[in-house]
Amino acid sequence: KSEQFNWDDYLKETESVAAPLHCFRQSRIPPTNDFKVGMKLEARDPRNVTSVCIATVIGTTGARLRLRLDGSDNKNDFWRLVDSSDIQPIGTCEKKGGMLQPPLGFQMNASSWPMFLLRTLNGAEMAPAAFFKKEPPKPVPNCFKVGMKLEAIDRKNPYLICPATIGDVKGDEVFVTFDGWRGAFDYWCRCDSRDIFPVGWCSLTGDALQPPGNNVSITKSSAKIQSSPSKVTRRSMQSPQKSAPVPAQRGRKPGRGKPPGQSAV
Ligand code: MLZ
Repeated sequence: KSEQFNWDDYLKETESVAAPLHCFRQSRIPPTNDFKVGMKLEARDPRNVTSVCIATVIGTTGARLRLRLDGSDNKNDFWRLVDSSDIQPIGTCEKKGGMLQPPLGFQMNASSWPMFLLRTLNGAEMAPAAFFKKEPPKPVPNCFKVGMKLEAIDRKNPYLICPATIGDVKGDEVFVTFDGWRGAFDYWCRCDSRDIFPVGWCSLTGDALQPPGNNVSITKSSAKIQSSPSKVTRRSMQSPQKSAPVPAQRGRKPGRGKPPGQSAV
């Protein structure tokens, strides 16, 4: 029987609490994702945020879209929630008096952009306006507390949503630490970031929540754990406010390689 990650058990094991829903800039009920692969839309270029470009839906996962900018390569795909303010129906830019721009790294000669745009939009399947959902309002003030658990996008592997813990809070920012990865993927972000979600988000959207990493800290209690194997032995009990310093593990670089019993991604 394959071991399934379960938040209720994990919160008990780690003696921690989930960050409350109202801390997040996410809707209480995740928006429905009606988009289909191949549909086109307008998207802000993540690498050049003043540009609005044409994007194609390459995939859908939970409440998110995997997007690729038309005229760009396949190495710079990005993921956006269906209620992200970075995406809009085709025609929105023009309606606002703006002009669609070639993506950063446009693979053709810049002079061929107008014709490329024309050809790209001709006969394209455009995502209907009703598929785009209104972005939830910003929560104020920052109500995250150190030790609270959440689900967060791994920014180095942005298709992944993983169990995480608030490691620090400063003003409007929070430090997101990934459970079981000893710091390799941690980042600071604003408390109203769209990259962080309440516990249970993935199970509501149908997205696959990654299990915590296997970098178990070797502490005094590990001897006791070894003599009576339990779930606790297989997971890092990361809880920043009480965890002891973690000794470096030999033979494995932090966050690299395949954790035992887990498929590499
Ligand atoms: N398989 C990759 C991804 C790790 C993802 C961690 N997410 C917090 C690795 O081991 O580097």
